[in-house]
Amino acid sequence: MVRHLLFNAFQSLKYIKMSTVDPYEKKIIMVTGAVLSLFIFSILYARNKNNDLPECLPFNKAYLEPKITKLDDKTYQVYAVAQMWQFQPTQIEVPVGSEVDFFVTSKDVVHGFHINDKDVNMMAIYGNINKTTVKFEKAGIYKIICHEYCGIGHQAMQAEVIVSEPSKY
Ligand SMILES: [Cu+2]
Repeated sequence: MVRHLLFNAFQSLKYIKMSTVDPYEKKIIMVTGAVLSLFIFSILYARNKNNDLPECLPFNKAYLEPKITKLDDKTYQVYAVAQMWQFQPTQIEVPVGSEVDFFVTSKDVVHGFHINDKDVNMMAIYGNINKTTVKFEKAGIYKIICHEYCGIGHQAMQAEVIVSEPSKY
């Protein structure tokens, strides 16, 4: 299969060389080929990277109960529930260096789930669980805000992740 494709590509190249293709068109073909190769290379390269992309999990009513679970000193799980117009839990306290799995869902309409200074931009949707993992390397307060207009109280919809030095624990 691959050999066949390569052979075909080679034949086409030969054809391009021999025929009287306009030099300008030849340039376009070369540029297109280069861009296409770059594109294919990027896909192959990205495939082997461990991207922390959000996942979509099967829905389960257990996720509608907001909670923070400590798995060990540096690993936490948060069931974050969005509803008009609040997030629960409203305060999530973890020590510096923690890895937190967020399971996000909604009790009513579609809300947004964005964590400041982190690459988290998710939707909170009823009947749907979105999961992402975030590592908090620096101490501070990270605001969680709703970035999907959800009604009259939308702008007040927020929560926070408080990341502090381990001495507090
Ligand atoms: Cu909102």
